[in-house]
Amino acid sequence: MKVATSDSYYIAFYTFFSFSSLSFTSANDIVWGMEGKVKSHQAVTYNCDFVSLWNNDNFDTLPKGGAHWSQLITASHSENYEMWSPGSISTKAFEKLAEDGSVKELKKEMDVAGDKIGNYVTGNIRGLKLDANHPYMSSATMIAPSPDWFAGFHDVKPVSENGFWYDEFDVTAYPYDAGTEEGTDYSYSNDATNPQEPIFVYTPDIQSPFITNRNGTDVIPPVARFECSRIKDEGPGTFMRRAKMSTVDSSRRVQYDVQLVNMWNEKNHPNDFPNFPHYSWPVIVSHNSNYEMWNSGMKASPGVKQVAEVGAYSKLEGEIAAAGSDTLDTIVGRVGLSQRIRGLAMDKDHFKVSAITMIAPRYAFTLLFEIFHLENTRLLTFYFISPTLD
Ligand SMILES: [Ca+2]
Repeated sequence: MKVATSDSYYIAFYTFFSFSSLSFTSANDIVWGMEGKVKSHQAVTYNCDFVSLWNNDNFDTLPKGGAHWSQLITASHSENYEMWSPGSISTKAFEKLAEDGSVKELKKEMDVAGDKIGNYVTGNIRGLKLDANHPYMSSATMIAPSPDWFAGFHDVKPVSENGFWYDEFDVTAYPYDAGTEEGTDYSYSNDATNPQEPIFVYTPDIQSPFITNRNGTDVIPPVARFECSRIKDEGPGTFMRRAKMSTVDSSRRVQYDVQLVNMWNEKNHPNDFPNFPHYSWPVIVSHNSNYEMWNSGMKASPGVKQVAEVGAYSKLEGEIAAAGSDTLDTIVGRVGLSQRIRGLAMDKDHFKVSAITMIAPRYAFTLLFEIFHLENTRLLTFYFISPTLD
């Protein structure tokens, strides 16, 4: 066995808990963080996923038809730049974002801010660069339709008490008012607030449609969550994972959805990229510590060999069946790239998951992850390795 070196094929298997939970904490907190190993004086890059929580499940009142978010804008910056902050007066550029959802003026504002800005991105948060001089992140998006309401976070510094960047962290976002336009409901054509007020967060004592009754108590739940991950430069044979604590006790039986996210493309892998790149049907199994589908350094079983060489899985299915109660649930299925696969059952005794699919046409390369320990994790990702089979 050998692990591929520079010419590796990266693939992501994302697994998601089918549960979600809300955190009700103060505005703009990092509500969850996993400390990494990179000191905060070094430069790092983050991606963040925006998860909208502004929906009928969480809120009593939504705008009739067309509730949406405007384009996000997110910046890394020094302590000398402020995109927005409660208690501050909105800049003209920020007013445009909060009232019209336009990022144009804010981009200009950041362009002239020079070295106060590390970089900024609009839309999906990909490639946000933080370093010792620009350790803060701020982000905003208009709540639409609305007078001047927005959500986001400001001046978040994803550094642990020990001085390390977080590898992963979540920030929750609450509804704010930019203090520039009147209006207490989801409407967008109102008088200007004169004089302009400082930015404030909506709380249950202020009239707004965000107030939601929970068991007799008025609350304002978060409207969004940002799930951020540091982009790691990891060599082959290592795996990147996104593991988060859930609130589901591991004594319960759960289901994970599985998604194969393709990163094998000509741009990432220009050397001899094939004309008809595809994967065989993935085989995904939940199991205990006794079962091992494959592992680096282990001789491939006949079933693994068959998947890796010809993309067929009958032998592997036989091996899984023969493992009896060491395995719990198996998914074998045709799955399009980035398509979700139905829930994979896991329980206290079967808290690991392994997967395999053939990289085709590529002789005997496989792409797989193995022995993810899923107990007490909500979300995790990917592993890639390409053993050479004998
Ligand atoms: Ca207002």
